[in-house]
Amino acid sequence: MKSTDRIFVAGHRGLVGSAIVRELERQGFTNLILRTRQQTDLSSRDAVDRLFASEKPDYVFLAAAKVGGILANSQHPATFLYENLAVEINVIDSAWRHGVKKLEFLGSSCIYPKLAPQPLKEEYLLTGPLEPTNEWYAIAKIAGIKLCQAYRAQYGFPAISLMPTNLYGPGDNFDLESSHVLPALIRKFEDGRREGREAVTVWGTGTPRREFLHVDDLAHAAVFLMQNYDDADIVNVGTGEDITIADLAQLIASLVGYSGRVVFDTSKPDGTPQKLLDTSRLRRIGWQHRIGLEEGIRATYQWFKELPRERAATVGRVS
Ligand code: GFB
Repeated sequence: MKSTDRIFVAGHRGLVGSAIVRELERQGFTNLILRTRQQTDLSSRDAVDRLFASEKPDYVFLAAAKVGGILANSQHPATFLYENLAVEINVIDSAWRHGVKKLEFLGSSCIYPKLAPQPLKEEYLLTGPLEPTNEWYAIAKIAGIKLCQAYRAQYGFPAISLMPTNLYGPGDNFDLESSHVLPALIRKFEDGRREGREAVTVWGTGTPRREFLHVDDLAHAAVFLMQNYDDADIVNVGTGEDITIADLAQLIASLVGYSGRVVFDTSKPDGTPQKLLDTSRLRRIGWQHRIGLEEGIRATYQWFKELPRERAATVGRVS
């Protein structure tokens, strides 16, 4: 990628897309193509085609997606499946037809089978049943991978796919119904501290293990792979380290300064028991994460604390 190349970041207002924009700008890329949903509805084939015809991007980061935590995924299966499939089909097909030089698709670690061996190697894709709480989203993301591989195989289109682990960072969704666990716990413990609550509730048993990557690290990897990787095989992007939800809750409580009790609500789902990526392929290509979990949570907490209180409840909420 040259600094003057035309780069379309699809989903530039989301957690991932906004971090990729920051990283591209930091590295001196000046010709970014950014469209809000109001300007270009990526689930509309015509709108996407018009955008590619008029803007003629050289490179595309496909970071636009309907995302949410375990509850949002379980409650809106049709939305998660339809919206993600529509965006993937429209953007990947238009990118190929309009001569894009390379497209990078952002997937998710939930594409792997629920009970696959850990750490999850890229070759475990499609070797077993998915985790039911997010199978709709996972099926859409698997379809995105397959579109990239199919367009590469049939048309020679240079499309690559990254599988990020659970992400967090500034710009995340802190709405308690639809968010992922890490921003939810930052908000719950911060509210608990401010209001002097005796107990804070954490969903599930606390035993599931998750791996967390700061979104600025993911953005760095995304730009690095766009420039240094060109193959059909998917690439995991993670830290190679995981933590139980109970330990994550303790860590966030101590960083926030909350000293009350932590209560587990076992009526809420645990989801998959463990999700830890094998990152040896990525390390062989030459990339490693830089932001440790504690440092990343501190920075995210700081960002959250500086939000105006009236925005704290709704920032990043997915509609
Ligand atoms: O982050 P999360 O919603 O998604 O939940 P997944 C991770 C774990 O944290 C689960 C527990 O065991 C939750 O029960 N948890 C505890 C909480 N307290 C909370 C809370 O207050 N809010 C939330 N949200 N969880 C997602 C998928 O799965 O992974 C998405 O739903 C996506 O599709 C993402 O792929 C990467 O890690 O279980």
